[in-house]
Amino acid sequence: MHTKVVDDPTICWVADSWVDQTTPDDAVFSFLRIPFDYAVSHRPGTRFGPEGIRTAFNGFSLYCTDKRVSLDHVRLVDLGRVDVVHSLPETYANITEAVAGIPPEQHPVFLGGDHSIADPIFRGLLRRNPGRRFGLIVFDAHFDARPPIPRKEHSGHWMKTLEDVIDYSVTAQPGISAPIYSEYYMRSAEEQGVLVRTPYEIRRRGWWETLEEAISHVSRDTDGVYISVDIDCLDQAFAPGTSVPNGSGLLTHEVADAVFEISGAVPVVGIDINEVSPPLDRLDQISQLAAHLLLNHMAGVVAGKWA
Ligand SMILES: [Mn+2]
Repeated sequence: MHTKVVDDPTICWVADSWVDQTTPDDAVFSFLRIPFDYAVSHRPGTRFGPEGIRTAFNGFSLYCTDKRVSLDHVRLVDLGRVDVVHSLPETYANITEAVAGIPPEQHPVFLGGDHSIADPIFRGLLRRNPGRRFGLIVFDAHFDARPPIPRKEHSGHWMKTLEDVIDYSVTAQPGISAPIYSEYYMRSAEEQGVLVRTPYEIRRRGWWETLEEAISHVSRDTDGVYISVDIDCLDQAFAPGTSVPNGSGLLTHEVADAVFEISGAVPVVGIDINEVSPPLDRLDQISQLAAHLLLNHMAGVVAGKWA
């Protein structure tokens, strides 16, 4: 169900742009839904995130008005839902398998889900692209680097569990600001090579300068960059409907513009948007925000690659 504002032959609606068949020459974005929140550390509900985001996105047109980028020629493919079962390892394996099987010419978009899905997604992307080295840029209020505690799996340690496959020296975390850490976390992230920038530092230094710094950090000797967006990177004034809202976060346009710029500047191998929790949302506010971030990502890819 979606709200199509008007029938107008000049407008391509997202809702009308889903296709079953594509050719290798098409500009294709494929969407995988991951309705999983068994690892949420606080308030649940992100299992409804993929449907919330998709419903909001279906009400959009394929013209990114803000960036003046037409997406009329792109094709949208629905890859369906990952099978979520009552076993975390099995569910994660299902995610990795689904991601690894996405056809190479498609640009994957992953709709979460709690943030723990980023681990099996990243592993799936590596399996999909053997021998490649990927940078990682994470918009999140949280480090998500706590040591895992057996039988207490949660979404706050995927940056740690990925240590066997990610290169922290090509990883950036702009937006870290949650007041639930010690200095140890900041120090150990930076000692490992992660570029950490807090919202305060971003405001002091300037958003564009920070962005250029982050892009050059994550693209150094890499074959592509993965973008992970935890909606709680946004200030709770904009994104209250998430598991752990954040009182000193980034502004909506800062993240939207960053996603657009990165997606145009480097080969992005995939993007996830996670921690959108429709039961905690108000008037579909953050589902709409997530859809805007997606549109900015797609506009960036199109402007950079197919313009
Ligand atoms: Mn977070």
